[in-house]
Amino acid sequence: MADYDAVLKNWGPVDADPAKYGGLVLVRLFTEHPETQKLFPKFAGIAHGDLAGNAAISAHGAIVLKKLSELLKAKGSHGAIIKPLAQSHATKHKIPINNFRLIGDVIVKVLGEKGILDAAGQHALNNIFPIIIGDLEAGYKEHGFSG
Ligand code: CUP
Repeated sequence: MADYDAVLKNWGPVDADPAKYGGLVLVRLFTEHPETQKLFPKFAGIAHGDLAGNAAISAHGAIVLKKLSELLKAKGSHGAIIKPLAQSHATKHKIPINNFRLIGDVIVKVLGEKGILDAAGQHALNNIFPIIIGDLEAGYKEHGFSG
């Protein structure tokens, strides 16, 4: 609980502009881990130099950060949110679970750089991601996708 509060206390700017921060996160993910860009058919063909400022990438980044906000605000009681996410990502999008670890690390780093998360907030979010990912992974297994 304390970890969720440590992250959420300065979360206002992310709620106010999820496309801005989400775009930064996805551009960093695709730059640092180019294989992740190929998981998204609609982004696979975008040249690296054109990632920043791409409207479709920001739009998807907004979806990712809004989903993360929802999960954080559930403060651990996130079973009803995780279940459909696990189902769609295991059976439809087929996103191997390790990609969630990669994007989690990028989110902590980018939000740290942007001053959203102080050192305690970064530490707290680093504690929270394994909980979310562990629950996603359990959902993946129910659908027979080991990721
Ligand atoms: O939906 C979607 O899109 C997803 C969201 C989420 C977030 C967090 C947790 C869970 C879920 N996604 Cu997209 C995801 C991902 C991406 O994009 C990338 C990489 C990895 C993952």
